[in-house]
Parts: sequence; C-alpha cells; structure tokens
Amino acid sequence: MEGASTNLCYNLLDRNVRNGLGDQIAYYWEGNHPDDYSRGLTYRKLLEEVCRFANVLKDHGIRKGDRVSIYMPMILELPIAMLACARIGAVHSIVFAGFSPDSLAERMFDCKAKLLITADGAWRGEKALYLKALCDTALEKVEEMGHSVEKCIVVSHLKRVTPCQPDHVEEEIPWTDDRDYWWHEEMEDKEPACYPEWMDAEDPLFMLYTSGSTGKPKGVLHTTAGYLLYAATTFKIVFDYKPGDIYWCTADVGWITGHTYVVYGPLANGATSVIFEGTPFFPGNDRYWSVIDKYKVTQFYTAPTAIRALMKFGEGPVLKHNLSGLKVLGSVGEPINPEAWLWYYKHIGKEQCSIVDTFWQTETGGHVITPLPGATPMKPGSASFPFFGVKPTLLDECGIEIKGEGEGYLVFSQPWPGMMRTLYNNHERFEDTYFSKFPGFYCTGDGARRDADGYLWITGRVDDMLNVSGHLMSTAEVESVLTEHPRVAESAVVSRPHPVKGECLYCFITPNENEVFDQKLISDLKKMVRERIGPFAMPDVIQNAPGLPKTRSGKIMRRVLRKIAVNDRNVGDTSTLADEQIVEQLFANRPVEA
Ligand code: 6R9
Repeated sequence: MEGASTNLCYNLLDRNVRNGLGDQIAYYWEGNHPDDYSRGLTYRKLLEEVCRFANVLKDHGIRKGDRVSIYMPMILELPIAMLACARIGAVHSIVFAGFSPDSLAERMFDCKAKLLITADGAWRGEKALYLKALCDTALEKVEEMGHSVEKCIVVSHLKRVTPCQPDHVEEEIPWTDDRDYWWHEEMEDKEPACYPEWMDAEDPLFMLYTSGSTGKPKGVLHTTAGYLLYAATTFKIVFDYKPGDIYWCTADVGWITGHTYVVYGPLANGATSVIFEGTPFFPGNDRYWSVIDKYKVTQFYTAPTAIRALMKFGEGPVLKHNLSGLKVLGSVGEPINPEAWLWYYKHIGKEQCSIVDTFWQTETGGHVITPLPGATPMKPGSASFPFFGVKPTLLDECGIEIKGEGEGYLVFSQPWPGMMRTLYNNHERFEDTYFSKFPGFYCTGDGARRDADGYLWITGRVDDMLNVSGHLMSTAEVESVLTEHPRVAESAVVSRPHPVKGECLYCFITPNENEVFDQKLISDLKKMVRERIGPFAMPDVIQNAPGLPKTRSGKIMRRVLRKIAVNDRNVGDTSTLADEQIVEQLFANRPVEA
C-alpha cells in the first residue's frame, strides 16, 4: 500500500463515530478494587479526549516522527495517549510499567524519546506502586547516558480511585518544575478537535521493545496501513466479533497483545471492550469470573499462566458467577498445556465455547497461527493452522524443508501485512536476527511439530530465550545482571519448566576466587535482577557452581545445565567437555529446595 495515505486514529475513532457508533461504549474501565468507580467511555467521548491530548502533545512541541515513551498502568488515559500519538504521527514506545527504572531508561535512551507519559502510580491488589518516583530515577539515568527527555506528563490516578484505601496513598509525588506537568491541568483548556496528520502507509506507527537473545532489547517497529489491516482483520475473524459483543483481553497494554488486541484491533472494529487495572487474585480468586459476569463478556482472551494459576483454586470460585455469555475463549503468550486447555474449555467455557490458541509475536503484529472459532476442529494444545496469507514452513538444522509429519524450526516463507518492518535504528540487526539463519525465510525462533492431520504444535523457543508467565526474556539479559555483582565471576542461566509460570529461571553462579557462596549472595542477586529488569524476572533457583560445563572452545553446554536443573541424570554425551567431572559436582551441589 506504499504511496497511499491514511491516519490510524481517524480510522479507529472518526470513522466509527461517523458511522453511527458515537454513543457506543468503546471501553468499560474496571478498577483494581471492585468498589472503585467504574467508567465507560463512548466512541465520541474517546475521540474528544484523544483530540484534546493530541493538542497537549502539539503544544509541547511533539511533531510527526518524534518518539514518545509511555509508562502507564491500565487506565483509560493509556489508549488515549497512544491514539493521540497516532493522530499527530508521533511514534509511541510503551514500556510495561512492571519494568525497572533501568529498563525504562535504556529504552528511552535507545529511541531518544522527547517526552514521557506516566501516572503518579497504579494499584495492584493491596499495593500502590509509585510509578512517578520510578520515572524520576529513569529520567536521571537517561540524562547520565547523554540524552535528555524534555517533558513528563503525569496522570493523577492514585487518589481518584481509592474510596477503599485512601490511607495507603503517600502525599508526596516527586516533582520537577518546568519538566513535569499534570495531565488534567494540561487538558483543561484544550480544543476537543484536532486535524489528523495524514501518514504514508509505511510511516512508523509505534515501536515496542522485545527481548533479544544477546541481552540488548530490540525496538520492533510497526508501520501504519499493514498493521491496521492485520490488527482489524485478525480481531474480527479470530474472535468472531459481532456488534453487541463485549470483549475482554486481560493483557497489559505494555505488551504487544495489549497494543493489537486491547487497542488497535477492537477499536478498528467499533468493538466494546473491558480494560481492567487489577489482578486475578484481588480481592478474591474469582475476580476474573466476576468481571466476566458483571459486563456479560462474550469473548475472553488471557494467558495460560493465568489459567494455570486459577485452576489451582478449583471450580468453586468459577461457580459463583454466571459465565453463560461467553462464546470464544482465547489463549496467548506461551504454549498451553492440554490440562489447562481442558480446564478452560470445561469449567470456563462449559464445553460450549471455541478456544483459540493464538500463536504470534511482537514481531508478527497479530495472530499468525490460530484456530478460527467454530470452523477449525480443535485439538487441546495445538495452535493449529496459519491465518490467511501466512505461509509456515518447518526446516531442519540444515535448512531442508520438513514435509508432512515432523518437527523443526518454525519459519515463514512470505511476508504478511502486519509484520515488523525493521528494528528501530538497526536494520542490520533486523536482517541478522530474523533472516540470516535461513535465507529467504522469516525465522520465528520457535520450534514446531506438524502432526499427521497437518496441525501445528508450537514446542517453544529454540534460541536462548525463555518465557516466564508469558514474559519473553533472554538468558543473556539475566546473566549480564548477575555477573555485575562484585562477588560473581561467572553465571549461566537456563530455563526450567514450572507448573504455573510455564518456565522459570534457574541460575548457576561461580563466585570469585576466595569468595563464599552464601544466603546473602543469593538474596543480593535476586534483588539485583528484580531491580534491574523487573519483578517478573526474579530467579526461582540460584545454585553454587564452582565451575561450568564448558567445551574445549569455551562454550557453555546449556543442555547439560538444563538437565541438572530438573535433576535428570540423562545428560547425554559430555565427551566434548573440557572437564567432565564438573557435571557430577553440579548434581551434588543442587540446593535442597530445588
Ligand atoms: C504475542 C506474544 C512471543 C513468543 C513466541 C512464542 C510464545 C506466544 C504462543 C506462544 C505457543 C502460543 N508464544 N503465543 N507459544 N503458543 N499460542 O506473546 O508476543 O511477547 O513477543 O512473545 O511467545 O515463544 O515466540 P511476545
């Protein structure tokens, strides 16, 4: 569509309002606590708010092509901020608010953000998280790195939703005059109209960082028309969305699932969705089911890790609520094990709903392998078949195509509209990461198996990446934090299966000469990972490793470490190791709690 022009925000809002959907609810907002006031925002009101905020951005000097970082909780100002960027052609770069200030700083520096949008804080269960304070730390760090983010716009959120827990809010939100601005003050005098910036089909829409196997995050860049087309079409068809349906995706907007299936896909279809700030466990373990009941949700989209965590409480919490409105259940983020699939199907869907196990990536923009509800006969645990226009191929190590039944590298042999266009400011790394292993193919980094009926089963990452509760991260990223500790000489991190999180981090640590490995070191290291990457990256096990199993060329044999992590003595051939003894020693050193 190169050469054609459009504006994404215009397509999502103005077009729907003109077509008579002005009074329809675009979003219901459900707060962390059930007694928080809930809000509904119509398409007309959303358009007005977006225009007003677009005018705020313009007044702060933001122009087409500028990067705007966003670090926000799940509040309605988040889609408003994104769409305001899209309206004026600014490129948003959202950083999930669970990331640490270091991670935020690294991302703002990489994209040379001009402005940051955040909130004073967020509610998560019993706790308030003070996001503005974290932003201040991040803004200082970026400054030290040599880039200045000029402005910071802050939503005042903590107090407006706390009829239940006002005492928890500390009064002081750190503030820097001439840099920080309250959202509500900026919005006060703004016009509720703003002419959209017409964008070329291939102009950038947003970037979103995803983990890379070398440890440095990759700024995946999506453009305008292809992404819009793909988000709109997959949403409509994969969730079988019909007028009057109420759709709820539990993903945080800070991840790609939130971008495509909380914001762009649903709004492009004039859909009504729920946005939820809280957690599945607060104030009780039935919160998801109560929200489904409250809004009469028809399509529900969540992650296997959430399903496994909720399965543990049995059917009791589910039976307290009426879930009979449900038609389609979605799963995303990691392979769903058949046991969780069946529980979802039976207890949530009452054997009446289609389950769509949607395989895709930040890079693919939208679903690429997925069943279509009511049309694809389901197999628990299989993402089944490609979406229209997607051509998956399985390759062996030598790049030879595996036809029929078999397992191999999952690659795509032709582009599709929603695919990423480049890595921000690093096209070379883009070509290298995705196209160099098998020239002529886009390489997903996942393995897959094709069964006798042609169904695809995703088997998980084939590179040094792991997926903890649906959060993708690289072992290298964690290793580089661990080895920064002054008492650590070397580290190796592997993934270990986990009953709820899917995978978890198992870390081997070699202390420096004459250093001891003790509880203090373990807790220091856990704290470091938490602070540097984020709470979701917390290692489950940290083990003492007087040495690591290395080949004579110095490569760590990770498959051996993965066996040690699960206490499986079938380590296979270790004859290429420089020191075979080390394997036995590592088995002996496994901590009791592991
Ligand atoms: C959308 C999203 C991408 C990685 C991907 C794969 C895993 C996602 C999956 C799945 C099996 C599914 N993944 N969906 N594995 N079945 N239905 O999660 O994007 O955060 O970039 O992660 O997640 O390993 O390569 P992203």
